[in-house]
Amino acid sequence: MSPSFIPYPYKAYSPEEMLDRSATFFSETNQRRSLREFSERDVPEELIRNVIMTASTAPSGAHKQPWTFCAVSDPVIKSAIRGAAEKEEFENYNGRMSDEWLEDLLPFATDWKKPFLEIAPWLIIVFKKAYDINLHGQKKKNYYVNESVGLACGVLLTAIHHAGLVSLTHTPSPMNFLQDILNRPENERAFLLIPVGFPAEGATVPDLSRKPETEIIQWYR
Ligand code: IYR
Repeated sequence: MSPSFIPYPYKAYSPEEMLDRSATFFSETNQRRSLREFSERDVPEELIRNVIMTASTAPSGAHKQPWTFCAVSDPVIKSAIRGAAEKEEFENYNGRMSDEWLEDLLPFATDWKKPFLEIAPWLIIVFKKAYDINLHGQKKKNYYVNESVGLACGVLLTAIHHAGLVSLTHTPSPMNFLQDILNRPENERAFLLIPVGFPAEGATVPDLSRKPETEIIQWYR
């Protein structure tokens, strides 16, 4: 295939605008938190569509976009997901997780119970495509699948926050039950389960702080 290039529609800002935009965006994203207490308030489908389409703007290896986002509001499916997730999490919290891991989780007061999987109006389940299957049923390679899908999830969480919604990055383990419940094809593997909605009235979050610049940036000027 011969490459085809088009002009990039670059939008320029003044240095002042750039400083202001970067600081404002930092301030906004710095307010994002993972929430475990959701309201039952509904979220219009159009909002979910917009944040998922935003996620799919992420770069990916060879632009293969190796992802599928399952958007679930069906209460029957949410209930099945909760049941299966709690079964795995019960085992995790009662023997599968190390003492060190359980201790690291103490600040979050988590346990095997996952009511948010039914209370949140939407669950977005992100699947990575280990490989693609073309129209002739042939296997086609994807590249840097974990990196690509991780990038898309980062964009997704930021878009959810920007839209005025809250989310949780939930990782029940193992997650293969999601492939079964959602009837996904063999090439798709569950990557992340993200409840999305509004915070419950009076919702709280753990009192955590983020690492300062000195701990996360090494300058090589
Ligand atoms: N998947 C479990 C345990 C858990 C693990 C990590 I790492 C967290 O940051 C939070 C929880 C659960 O969802 O409870």
